[in-house]
Amino acid sequence: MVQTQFWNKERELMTREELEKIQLKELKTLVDYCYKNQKFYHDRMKKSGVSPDDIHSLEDISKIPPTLKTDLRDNYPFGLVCVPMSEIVRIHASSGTTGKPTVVSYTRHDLDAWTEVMARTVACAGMTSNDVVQNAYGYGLFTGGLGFHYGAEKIGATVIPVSGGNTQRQIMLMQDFKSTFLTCTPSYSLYIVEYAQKMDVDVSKLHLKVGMFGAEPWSDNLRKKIEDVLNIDAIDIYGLSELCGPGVSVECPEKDGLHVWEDHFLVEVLDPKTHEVLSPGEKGVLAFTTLTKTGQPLLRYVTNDISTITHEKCNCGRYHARMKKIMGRADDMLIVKGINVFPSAIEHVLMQIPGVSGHYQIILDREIVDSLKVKVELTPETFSDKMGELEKFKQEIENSLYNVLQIHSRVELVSPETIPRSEGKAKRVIDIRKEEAI
Ligand code: DLL
Repeated sequence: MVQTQFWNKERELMTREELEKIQLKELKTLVDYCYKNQKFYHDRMKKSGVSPDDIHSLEDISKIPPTLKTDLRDNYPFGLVCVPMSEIVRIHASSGTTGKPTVVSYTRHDLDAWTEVMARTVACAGMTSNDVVQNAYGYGLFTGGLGFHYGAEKIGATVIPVSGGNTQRQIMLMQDFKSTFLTCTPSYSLYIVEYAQKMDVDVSKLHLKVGMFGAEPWSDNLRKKIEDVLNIDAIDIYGLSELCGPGVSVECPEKDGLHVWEDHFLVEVLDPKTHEVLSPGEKGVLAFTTLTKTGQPLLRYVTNDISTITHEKCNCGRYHARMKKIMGRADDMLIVKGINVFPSAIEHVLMQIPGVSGHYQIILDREIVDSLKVKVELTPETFSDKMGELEKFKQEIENSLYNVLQIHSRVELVSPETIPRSEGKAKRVIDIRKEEAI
């Protein structure tokens, strides 16, 4: 197992008491800053009868109304910026499935803070200045490429800014430059493996030690698959453009929850419907307050990502709150025959069935009010071995899905390499009703 590293020991090893003291100081400053510099927050707080003077404890944050993604859309593109545009030095955006992107504006101070949390993030996963980082997250408006780039450079690692795509060249560079870290989406890592196998490259013999995978949900069973085939530690990293990009939280090699850098991001778990604050251990949507941002800070931003948090100390020595692997998004949840089903639960089942490849799709069409349709791609070996028994295998998968989800699904087995591969975020759910992928 790779060893965790510390970039900022003083901050990363703080006790909860020390952390919370810093959080309260930053929170008071931030609320006052937003109230004075941003009409949106000023008007919202006034309307709810709350002022910066009402923040005496961390719990008092619940007096402030949550901020939603629709607030960002309604104020597109720069309506939530708190500084003159001359102080904005970078803009990123995440593409929504419909309409305009979500835009985030950064001051120099914000970029420095992002680099700091990303330096901690890569070190937490075990990266040192001796590592060679194959950064296959997309460079551009997407935050993955540049986020990893600056964090890894900061700690002195050697960065290969290869970006996503051109998979054949990725594999050549990985061999020639002896890359030790691979950073990309989990689905792209599977595609790289598949491509390498076609090139007759033994991927377990590459120099890779660690993969830092995120930007999309992935199950622990998919983690096992990736770790086994690449012979690496696969570490989960979480973030979203609205907060900075990657660098909000990350696993250490214990792989027992993702450490939230709480001196920069105050995390709450809220009831998905009422937005009431839930207790540690309770499942709900994550909301974050960007304690140190100046360009476009967010108060209680509701992410819709579902998880739980714990404040218990981790074996790695850190006290920073840990969030469980994301279980899905509140707005991705499917309701089939009145039962809630998360795509991640389907992945969890599929990834433990030998012979099923890492690629699948959940199809939503008119009929699926009553049943779920899942396209499952087989590995080349299973496809040829089981030709005669495909009907039986299909039923086995349907039964496994039923045992976990308690609803019937219709499984369609498809031949290897028929489900589209992704160089970034995979499109697992295809909604034919809206004729778009979500
Ligand atoms: O995906 C930032 C990022 C880049 C994170 C590289 C990790 C690595 P957005 O494009 O704004 O930003 O998408 C954010 O992606 O709200 C989650 O729903 C999802 N997501 C991100 N990381 C994870 C993860 C980047 N580790 C949205 N597990 C978030 C599950 C994730 N979902």
